[in-house]
Amino acid sequence: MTKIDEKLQPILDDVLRRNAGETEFLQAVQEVLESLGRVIAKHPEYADHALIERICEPERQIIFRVPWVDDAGQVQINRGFRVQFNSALGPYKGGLRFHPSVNVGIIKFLGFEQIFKNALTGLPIGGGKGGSDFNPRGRSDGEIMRFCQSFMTELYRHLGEYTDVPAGDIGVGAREIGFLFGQYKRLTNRYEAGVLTGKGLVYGGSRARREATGYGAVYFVNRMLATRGEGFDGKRAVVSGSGNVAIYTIEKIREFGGKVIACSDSNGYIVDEAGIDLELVKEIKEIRRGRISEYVDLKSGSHYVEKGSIWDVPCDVAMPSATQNELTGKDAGTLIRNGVTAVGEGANMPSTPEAVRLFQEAGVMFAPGKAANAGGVATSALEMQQNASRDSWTFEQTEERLAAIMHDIHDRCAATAEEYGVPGDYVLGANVAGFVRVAEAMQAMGVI
Ligand code: NDP
Ligand code: 2IT
Repeated sequence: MTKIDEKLQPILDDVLRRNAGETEFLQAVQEVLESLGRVIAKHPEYADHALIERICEPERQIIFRVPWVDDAGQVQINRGFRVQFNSALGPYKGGLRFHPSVNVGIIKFLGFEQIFKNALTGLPIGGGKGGSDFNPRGRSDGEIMRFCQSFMTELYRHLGEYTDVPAGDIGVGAREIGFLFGQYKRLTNRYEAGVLTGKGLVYGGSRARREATGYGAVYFVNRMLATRGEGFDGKRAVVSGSGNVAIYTIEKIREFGGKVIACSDSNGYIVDEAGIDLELVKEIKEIRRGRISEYVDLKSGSHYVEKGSIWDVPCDVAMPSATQNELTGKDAGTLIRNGVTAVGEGANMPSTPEAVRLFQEAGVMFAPGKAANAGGVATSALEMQQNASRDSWTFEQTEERLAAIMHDIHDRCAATAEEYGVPGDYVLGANVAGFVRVAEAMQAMGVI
């Protein structure tokens, strides 16, 4: 583990003390502060006026009750969250996660990461995140709708196209965004398209937003491979998860000539040496909302491994695209022994700190989530642009912008790592390049 700078250690100690028990948030803060020592040495002014202390403290945190009635007529209670972390660069922007594991520490980690990710896109968006401990698994469309309506009935007063613009994340896709938007419109009596992104195409959504996170991550990794004269062509890839990010990661890898041989959900993973049949995965996950294990009943030659680690499957490129801390030090060791050359994080913070350290020590190219998965939020910002100008771009136009943004993020992370004396360290490159942009805006605005 990188040693933390002596000026930053008391700041980290204070964050640890004031946010005790919020494991994921503390993990995310520690990683960023480990990168900032080199910046403060070169630009001590960025630490003036307690800037780093301020960046670690959300501007506003909202926690609320979400009561709703299930199909059996029972009243259910969930907890809703929105952490408006930093608005130096634009309105708070970041997804909503509906998953039973959600708590304030998880939302704060995601909101904190979002600040730097959004800064890296170069677009005018601040950082925020929200969600609920609601479990959508097995719920009817009616239950999902009533939950979303109740959630928005409290949250709407804190949102606005110039204030805070949520989108999807785990458990929140186009269906949920539709219900949330409908209720926002009804409560405010305003057709304010730019208040949510990830909308359906018929009511203000952007083409390529659905594909953007996965496609963007593959554009990033492809650019990273190119620095060593390589590409996806002929490579074996493993992509964890089988949700929005995983599906469109698989799609783009295939388009670039790679072969994805395994994907997963929280129950287990499938291996198909012939290459994952993506149409079948889409049918199972997007249409039937089923489990990935169903794949093996429909595709001969494939097999399913319940529990177990998907990272045991040998591959050249690994793209963890499910959830935080899903790839441990042990998994990293296995991947390295099996000859992995590149790891690109589609999920937010999927690799544990030990796994990141092992990859970097082994010379594996490693693309951290806040850079590699920024294509989703970047395309959300493009959706906001289209809404503001009451325009709608073609798929090709939008994907072209996405590809250019991802290449730019890659190149800026690489150049920043080089500038700070650690060429090839995309973790430092992403943290520093994102931080500098936010820091300059915050210092210009005074102590707020
Ligand atoms: P989805 O809900 O569409 O899919 C999530 C996938 O991850 C499912 O296969 C799910 O399996 C699996 N998963 C979720 N939680 C766990 C868990 N605790 N353990 C094991 N597997 C789990 O979400 P997304 O694809 O949108 O999000 C995936 C990751 O990408 C998240 O880290 C998210 O923050 C990140 N991300 C998403 C963006 C987006 O635009 N959607 C943008 C940038 C990052 P199961 O069905 O069994 O729960
Ligand atoms: O983690 C993320 O960047 C997202 N879930 C997407 C956020 C967004 O506002 O599109």
